[in-house]
Amino acid sequence: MNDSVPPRLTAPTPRLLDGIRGPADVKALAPAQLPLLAQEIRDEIIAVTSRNGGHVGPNLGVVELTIALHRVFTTPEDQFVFDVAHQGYVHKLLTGRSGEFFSKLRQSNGASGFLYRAESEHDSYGAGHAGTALSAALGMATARDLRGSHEHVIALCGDAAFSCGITLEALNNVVSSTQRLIVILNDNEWSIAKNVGAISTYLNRLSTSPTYNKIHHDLEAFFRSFPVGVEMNRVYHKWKRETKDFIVGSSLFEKFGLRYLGPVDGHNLEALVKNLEFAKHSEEPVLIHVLTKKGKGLNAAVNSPEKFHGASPFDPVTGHSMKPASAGTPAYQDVFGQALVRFARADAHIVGITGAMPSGTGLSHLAAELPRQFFDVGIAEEHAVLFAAGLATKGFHPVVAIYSTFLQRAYDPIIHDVALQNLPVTFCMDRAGLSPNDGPTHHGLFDLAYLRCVPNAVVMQPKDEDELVDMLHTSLQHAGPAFLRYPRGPGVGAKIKVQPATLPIGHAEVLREGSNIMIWALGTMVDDALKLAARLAKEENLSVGVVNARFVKPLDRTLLLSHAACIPLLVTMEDHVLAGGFGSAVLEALQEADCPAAVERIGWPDKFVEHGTNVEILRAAYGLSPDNIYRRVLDRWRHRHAAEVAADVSPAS
Ligand SMILES: Cc1ncc(C[n+]2csc(CCOP(=O)(O)OP(=O)(O)O)c2C)c(N)n1
Repeated sequence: MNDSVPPRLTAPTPRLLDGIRGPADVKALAPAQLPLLAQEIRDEIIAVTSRNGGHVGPNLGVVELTIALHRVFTTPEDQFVFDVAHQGYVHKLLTGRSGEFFSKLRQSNGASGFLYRAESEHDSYGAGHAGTALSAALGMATARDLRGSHEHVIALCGDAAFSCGITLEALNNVVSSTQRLIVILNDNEWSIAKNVGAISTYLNRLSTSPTYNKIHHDLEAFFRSFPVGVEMNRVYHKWKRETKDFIVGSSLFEKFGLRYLGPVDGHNLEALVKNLEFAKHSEEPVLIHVLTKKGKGLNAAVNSPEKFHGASPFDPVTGHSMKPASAGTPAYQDVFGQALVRFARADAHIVGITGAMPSGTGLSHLAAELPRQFFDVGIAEEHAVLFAAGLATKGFHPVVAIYSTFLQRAYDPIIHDVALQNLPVTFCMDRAGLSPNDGPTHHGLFDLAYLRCVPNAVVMQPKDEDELVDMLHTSLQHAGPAFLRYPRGPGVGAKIKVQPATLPIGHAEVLREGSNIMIWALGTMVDDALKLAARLAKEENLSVGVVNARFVKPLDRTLLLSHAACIPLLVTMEDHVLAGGFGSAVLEALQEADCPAAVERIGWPDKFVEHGTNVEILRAAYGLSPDNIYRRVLDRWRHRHAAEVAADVSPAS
């Protein structure tokens, strides 16, 4: 495969891309025009992602593959199921979503960074989490067979997706479910970081066997000398399979009952089309192993695949990040990662576990400093938690760093393995709250609800970076499971103490006294609560206190009930859905104590929150801007006050 950056072709005006209103226009182009289309698509992706950020590398790697898919198959009748769906930009550009909509990629009212059934009829399946494509595609193919229709179903999975348990579970079921399924294994050797594990080593061997590749290459050249036709393709593939079996044995995929084609150069349109055509007419499930280069066409992305997997805005020429330096304030993930190194250096029983996200979680600090205490298990969240449980039974204290949204996948081992056995495992859930540009698949808005009901769980959220370190320190001394949630991005700039404090579990912190209203705030909302209290005091002359709740479980009931007994209005604030969250915990505690306190709960409504330009815009759209919250609290206070006055003057009182 030629990995070098293709020479820039000067695009005439108008661009071919501007004439693509749907897949039919892709089919109408002459084969000789396709390299120019590919170049224009790359230019467009680089232009838009350099402004908005996004999944640069994965998309630049699948330009030819996606064009080939649209040349051979016809959406929306045929069904493409993209794993994670972060590599769907090219598909969007070829299915009528170029222009202004695409230029607002990942922004409010613009294209989503993933695929959504609601966004286009060409998106047959939505995603954002890894490993779902093969199972879903198998379901769709089976539905087709049951209905007796004839569409093609194509699952496009990355090599890292093949390390997900669910992909392997689906693979195990392919032949017992359908005889017609096309699986494309898009092998670029990278997950977000370098791919890990035995499957990745296996794929690497499969694609680099020199003997096989030499014969494969010679055979391909021989067959190219004949006119292309499905029959000739069939003969060619039969020869190829037999040759390969002779040299390297049958592939893992063949053992699962799929016909294996490849490896195919994923940037060679002709080869891609030929293999897809063959698969289209196959009467057995087929897996095409396609080799692609992540970031192809942008030097910086080819050279730094991890950084450009999902990049923040960058200079399109140099690739340098254009992210505004947030006054040197480190991100929560780095504060966590560096603190963990300090603690793990002092205690070799502390180990860190990530599911393919060393940088995003901040565990890359541990990987660099104490590699023996670091484990990247691949995209395998269930395994990560079970692995931690095993380590914990043998005297280790694992710190499992998984984003709030991805930890959803490991719910059963959290309950059945860690909590039930009360094992000392610390869970660090980054991206709690919104991931605004990514949207509903990535917002971390459900963790309190799914953890609060689990016996033995301690659940907490720090108000700032320093408290995050205290909480990590506290949880490492705790003999059972502890869950810490914290948001994406930089903290508030709090100075981190030299000696971390051990926090008393289940105790809140009063930050400001008040007698009219008491705001119980969690995590990031503490800062908002302090501002709200100051404004209510200044503009309405109210006495408003603020509590930093720290713990959602166990909740500081003693303090809460003492406030409920003498303060007319309690307000709860959380960056989480209201259903089952922190405010719900407060209501339950009050109800259990038979305490009829007035409580105004501020949090996210019972809806999936879409993607948007930033947190502020999304908060405003859902009634959670500081002004909205101010008005809601004030209205509730006035209502409450009016009711009290009425009760005081009524003859019965
Ligand atoms: C359950 C889950 N865990 C982690 C992630 C984060 N994530 C997004 S893409 C990705 C790597 C995907 O690699 P691969 O499947 O090889 O596709 P590529 O990006 O290389 O095209 C990871 C780990 C996720 N989306 N879902």
